[in-house]
This record gives sequence, structure tokens and C-alpha cells, in this order.
Amino acid sequence: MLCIAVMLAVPVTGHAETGAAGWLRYAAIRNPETLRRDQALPAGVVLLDRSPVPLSAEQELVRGVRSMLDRTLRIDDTLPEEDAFVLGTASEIEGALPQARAGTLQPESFSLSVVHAHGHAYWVIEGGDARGVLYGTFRLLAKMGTEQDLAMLHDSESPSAPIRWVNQWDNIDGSIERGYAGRSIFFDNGAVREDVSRTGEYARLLASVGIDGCTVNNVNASPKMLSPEMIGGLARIADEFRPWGVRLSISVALNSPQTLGGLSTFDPLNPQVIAWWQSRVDALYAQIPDFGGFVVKADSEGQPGPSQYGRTPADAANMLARMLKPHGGILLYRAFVYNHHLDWNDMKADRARAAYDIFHPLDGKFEDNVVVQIKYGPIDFQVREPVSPIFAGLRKTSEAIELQVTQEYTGQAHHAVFLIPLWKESLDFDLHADNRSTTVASIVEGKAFHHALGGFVGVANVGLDANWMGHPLSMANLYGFGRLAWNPELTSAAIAEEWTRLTFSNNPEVASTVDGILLHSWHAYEGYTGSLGIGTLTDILHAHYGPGIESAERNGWGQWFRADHQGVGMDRTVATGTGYIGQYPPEVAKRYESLATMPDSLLLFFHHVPWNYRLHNGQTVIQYTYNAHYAGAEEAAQFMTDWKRLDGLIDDERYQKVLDLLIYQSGHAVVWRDAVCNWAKSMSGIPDDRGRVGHYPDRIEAENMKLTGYTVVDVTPPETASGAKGVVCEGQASCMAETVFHGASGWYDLGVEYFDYRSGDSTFRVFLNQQLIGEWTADNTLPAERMNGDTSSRKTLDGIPLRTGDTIRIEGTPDGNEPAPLDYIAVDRIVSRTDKAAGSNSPDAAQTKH
Ligand code: GCV
Repeated sequence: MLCIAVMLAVPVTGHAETGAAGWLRYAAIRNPETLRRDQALPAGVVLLDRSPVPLSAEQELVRGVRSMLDRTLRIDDTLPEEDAFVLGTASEIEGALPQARAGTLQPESFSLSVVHAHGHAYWVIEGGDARGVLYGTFRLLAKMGTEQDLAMLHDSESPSAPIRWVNQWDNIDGSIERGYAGRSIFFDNGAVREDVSRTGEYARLLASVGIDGCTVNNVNASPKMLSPEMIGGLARIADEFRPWGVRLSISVALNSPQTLGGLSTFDPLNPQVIAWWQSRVDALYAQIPDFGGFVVKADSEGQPGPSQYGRTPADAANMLARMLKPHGGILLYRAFVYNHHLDWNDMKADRARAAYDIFHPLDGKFEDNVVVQIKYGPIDFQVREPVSPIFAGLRKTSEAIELQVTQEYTGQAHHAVFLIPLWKESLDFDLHADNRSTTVASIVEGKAFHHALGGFVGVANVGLDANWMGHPLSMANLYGFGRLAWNPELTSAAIAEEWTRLTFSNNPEVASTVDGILLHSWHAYEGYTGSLGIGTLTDILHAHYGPGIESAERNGWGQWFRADHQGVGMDRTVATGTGYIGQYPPEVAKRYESLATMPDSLLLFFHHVPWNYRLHNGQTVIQYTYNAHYAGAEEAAQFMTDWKRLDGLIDDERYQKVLDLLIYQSGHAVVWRDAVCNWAKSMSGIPDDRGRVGHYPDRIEAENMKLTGYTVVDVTPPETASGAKGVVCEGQASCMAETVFHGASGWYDLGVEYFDYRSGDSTFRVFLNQQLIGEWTADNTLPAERMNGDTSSRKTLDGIPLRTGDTIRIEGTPDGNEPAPLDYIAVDRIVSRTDKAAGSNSPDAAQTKH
């Protein structure tokens, strides 16, 4: 209690942080109790192996202790005659301090212990190999950073699986597909960038959570990745990775022998093609001896593949795997193979079936260094999907789960969405193969079916922005990915807590506030985007960001939910639908086939039901849809309120950055809520029994205001603007929209809904009568150039005293192609706010104070 009181009394103000340090901030420990305890730590460190990876461990320990405890550890070559940190692999510890040996340690494992010998205490970090020493050191530093008692140091950990990789979808021109934090840290202008120092910093972050591999380029790969110049550049990145035990790998395009090599074919069984690939593999290993291997996306979304020559994925994968094998390299072949020209009119067509239909017949036909890389769900990183049945469909083939750290369908670093609970649901899901417990985690760890390899791949897509991922809270997903890959048994709460303490503060108020936001955020996002397993109802043809509901229907992409006036949902049953459910092992298939045992959360993924079908929770599908979207948006608003508690308790820069993002998120959650609810209402014809949907008494539509210069336009899709219309200022220097307030006098929050295109920085000024009460520039980087669900944004002016008869006027000044577009203003009465209500709620009293 004492330490809590002391810490709360020391606010952190004025101090700015960019987020570049991530969770490796090594913030100075201020808690007197911890400091007193840590006095007992030794003054020196001895490293028994001076190869590059353990050297990084030693330097990291010195750096961390210096930063957290304000002390410089002395570096010794041999065991000193005093207390010391001792770092080494098993055989070295055996030689120097045999009493400290921890028993058999597997590669990459570590053991931490305090050993008393020769009258001294030694804090021993023993690794199963060099990486183990590094991972153990980072673990020790995390324990120090979260103020655990190191005198009790006793920990022994092994990674769950050998493959713990991130994929980066970086293009060689320096852009990043589905990246939301600036340009590539690896490439620029068709080559590896000159300055690759940031890649070493990235590898350090990755290693600190046990990630041991990074695939540096987009799975939609450029054949130029295999050119001699590029291989030279990749070797420079590998040099940055190596001290952190991170192996470099690349994605390859299967048509490279043709497009880069000039051959007439890329048939994987053609001898010339094989010889060409061999020359490239030789060139890679000549310059990068620890090269990790290849990732292959083929026959998918327009990528070339073996099907062009009547060959199978196994033919292509094995051809490459055989070349990589002598070097210890592996071949990850993605199961994300599907036909994106499906026939909407074919009620049996189903994209979800594709991975199982294609890969299950190939089980047992892959080389033992091939790993099939499988997205957690059968569609594409949606806000909720069932786990892919192919996890249970490959008994004799190694598998890795692919998780998306970058928030493509989950808010694109504009929304806070902590994805660990989503991933945990997939990893913990029991597929009951062979009528025994086979969780997805146990399958990808290689344990369930005794696979040689296996593991975890996270699509990370960090960029050059100082804070790596755009949204400061998004870094919790990268941290959590590494921690889960290391140990999928960790709970979401434990991961959130650890990350928050290391990233922000050990202050309990900070920890509980941030953890609270993180742990509720996925559920909130699911609530206001797509509930009941319908999918993220975004525009799937373009940005994958804001609402764009119907874009998923009536085309070949197969992300269908088949809504009509009667009902909604994909019938994937064996009895009457696409038969997809039959791909699961019998126990799971039985549960999904029957409506009686179907979980509500996935209902619309598996069944087509009437809008008034009653869920297990007692609500109808339509009413639940309305309720979930309203509840989700309310939760998002609450995050903003909760975050404000941290003012003064964390550094100003990150406080303000997150606050701005949470304010934006709460506004965009309303855009989502309204779009989905209005669409569902017009589709079902069933009103909201709580009267909210389509009734907005507090809104004044821009198209109904007195317009000077502004013109009224239709917005498509219609549900992405209130009343399906907005106003634009075109061909004018500036325009005005004006209205007279007819409500009761009182305090109000004034929300202005406008559209903020990717380019153009329009400005808006709001006047109450003649008084300027707010102005801002629409300079957010949202992924569209028109009025729609991607660009709709809200500016809220808090605490405005309105009198009946006041004039509210908005002046919009366009910039570039952005015509200062407006949707509506929301005039929300402040019911109770003690700070404003001191005295009376009369605006007359309030206005005289201004
Ligand atoms: C790299 C989704 C994304 C694509 C991505 C693809 C994949 O469809 O929208 O950008 O391409 O998945 O995982 O290959």
C-alpha cells in the first residue's frame, strides 16, 4: 500500500516519449521498496561465451540495469570473487559453476537461478544455446522492469515451437501492403535501403519476446528479391539481425525463373527451373549462411502458382524445400489458396472450403522441412471466424498458424484493438481430432500429431514511424504475439499486464486503466463492426477499413453473408448448405451442424436464419445486431473517458497521442454503429424495439441547413452518411452551413460529423452566433478519397452553452481535392456534469462566465 501511495504521489509530467523504445524502455525504478530490494543485486557480470548473440545479452543486461537502477555493471571475463550475474550456455556453466547446472536444456531454452558458491551469490542465466542466453536475459530484465523480487529468481522456460516468425509485407519500392506506420524499414526505391539500422532495433524488440525469424518482404513477392544486388542488400539486413538471433527469410514468387531468370517456364518440375532455383539458393547461403528459408504464396489472389502446369502445392514446395534442407532452411507454403472468381449464384460455392479441399489430399506428400502456414480462420483475418478445419486435416504435415498483428480488418492503427483474446480463442479451440483433445495450439506446436516442425507466424508490418505500428496501443499486439508464440498458455490478462507495466508504468492506476481498455477492446470492436460471426462488415473491395457492408456480396471473392429481406448468414451445413462443416472432426462438426448447439457468436458464419430467429441469449438476431452495435460504440466512448484518468501519470506525448486516437475511435464507432444498424433495418424491415436506429432527434443534417456555397450530394453506400446525404464545397474558396438551434437552453456537446480524405487538409470553423468556438484541420490519413465509411469523422466541441434561437454556423475551406465535406451536427445535452453544473444548467448563467 505504501508503495502505491508513493507512486501515485509522483506524477510524470512534461516528459515526452515517442514510443520508439517499445516495451524496452527500462524506465527508472522509483518505488523505494523495490530499490531497496534491488540493492542486493551484484555489481558485475561475467559472460562465458563471447559470440555475437550472448554478447548482445551481456550488453542488454548492462544497458537495462544502468537505465532501471542507475548503476553500471562491471564486465568480467572469469568468475569473480564476489556476487555476479553469470551468463552462459550449458557446457560453459558446467565448466565454471557446475553446481548451477539446470539439467538438460533444449535449444533456445533457458534457466534463471540464484546459486550460492564460494561464499558468493551468482545470478545465473543459463541457455540451452546462445539464443537461450539472450532470451533468458530479456526475461530477467522484464522481471526487473515489472518489479518482481529477483532474490527468488527461479525460472526455467522453453519455447512452445521452433518457428516463431514475423512476416513483413514490405514491397521493394518501400511501401507496405496493409502497413499503417510509414514506409519500409528494409526497402526503398527497388532496393534494400542504405541505412538499415532500424532493422537491428527491430530485431532487438523481436528477440526480447523470443521471436527468432523475420521474413522481410511481401508474400505478393517481387521476383527481383532474388537478383544478385538484392541478395547483397539482404545480407546487410541479416548482419543486423544476427546478433539478436533472428534469422532472415524471404517470400518468393514462383514465376521468378521466368520473369527474372528469363526461362520460358516456371514449371516446378522442369530441370532448368530447378537448376535456376538451386543457383539462387546457393547465392543466398553464400552470403547469408544462417538464411531461414522461403515463404510462398501461390495460386492465390492473382499470384502465379503450380496449378498453371497442373502441378500441386506439394510439387512446388518440395522442389524448394529439398534445396533448403542441407542448410537447415525451411519452406513455409501458405494455405491461403482460393478461387476469387466464385459464382455467387452457386449455393454450394464456398471460399471457406478451399484450404481443406486443396491441402488435405496432399497430407503426407510434403518434405519434412515444409510447413503449411494457415490463417487462423478459413476466410481472412476477420474480427471473428471459427478456426480453420485444415489444422485437423494435416496429420503428417507440419503446420504453423498465421496471425495478423497489423490491424488490417481490425481498425488499421486508428482503433485500439488488443488481439490477444481473439488469438487465444483460436489457439485454445479444441478440434477433437481422433476423439481426443487436440487444441490448435497443440497442433501447431507439433505435439498433437508429432510433427517435426511447426509454430507461429505473425504478420507484423512495422514501419519507419518512430513508434513502429502507428497506434501506441498496437504494440501490445506485437508483444503479445511473441509472448503467445513462446507460450500459448499465457493468459490475455497476464500479457496485457506485463506489456502495460513495461510500456507505460508500474503504477497500479495506469496498469488497471490500460489493461481494462485492452481487454475490452476486441469485444467492443466486434460489437460495433460485425457481430454473430457475420464478418467484419467493411468495404472488402478497397481499404478494408470503414463500413462497406454490401461490398462483400454478389461478387467472386466469397466473403458472403447472403443477407436478404428474410434472413442472413451463410448456410455451411452438411444437410442443406455448402458442406463446409463436414470438414471438421465429427464432434466439432456435430456441434456446428445443429442450431441447438451452435454458439451465438458464430451463428451467421455457419447458418442462414431469419432476422427474427431467437438466439440462445434470448434476443432475436436483428435486435441483438442493434444492441451489440450500440453497446460496442458505448464501450469505445468509455475507453476515451477511462484514458483521461492517466493525465499526468504517463508522459505527455504518448498520453495525448492515444487520447486523440481514442477520441477519433469513439466517433468512428458511431459511424460503424449507424451504418450497420441502418443497413440491417432496411434489409430486415424490422425496427429497433428500443427506437434508436434511424431516429436521431439530436442531429441536424447538413443537407437541411442553410447552405452558402455548399451543395448537397448523395453518399454511397447510403448507410455511411446520416440521411444518405452530405454537403460539399466545390469551386468556392469557402462555404457555410448554418442552422438555428430550436432546442431547450442548456449545456451541450456539439459533434460535427465531416469527411476527412487521405489527401487534402480542409479546415473547419464553428461559430456560435458571432463567436468562434472551434476550428480544426481535416488532416488525418484515412484510406479513401471520397465521402464514405472510411473517411467519416467526428469533431466534438465539449461543453457548449446553447440558448434557444442561437445560430450555429460552420465554415468549411476546401483543400486540394477535399471539398470540406460535412454530414451533420449532433447536439447532445449534457445531462449531468458536476464541473459544468456548478450553479445551474442555465446557459444564461454559463454564458456570462465566458
Ligand atoms: C498480402 C488479404 C489482404 C491482402 C494480403 C492477403 C494475403 O487478402 O487483404 O493484402 O496480401 O490477405 O494474406 O495474402
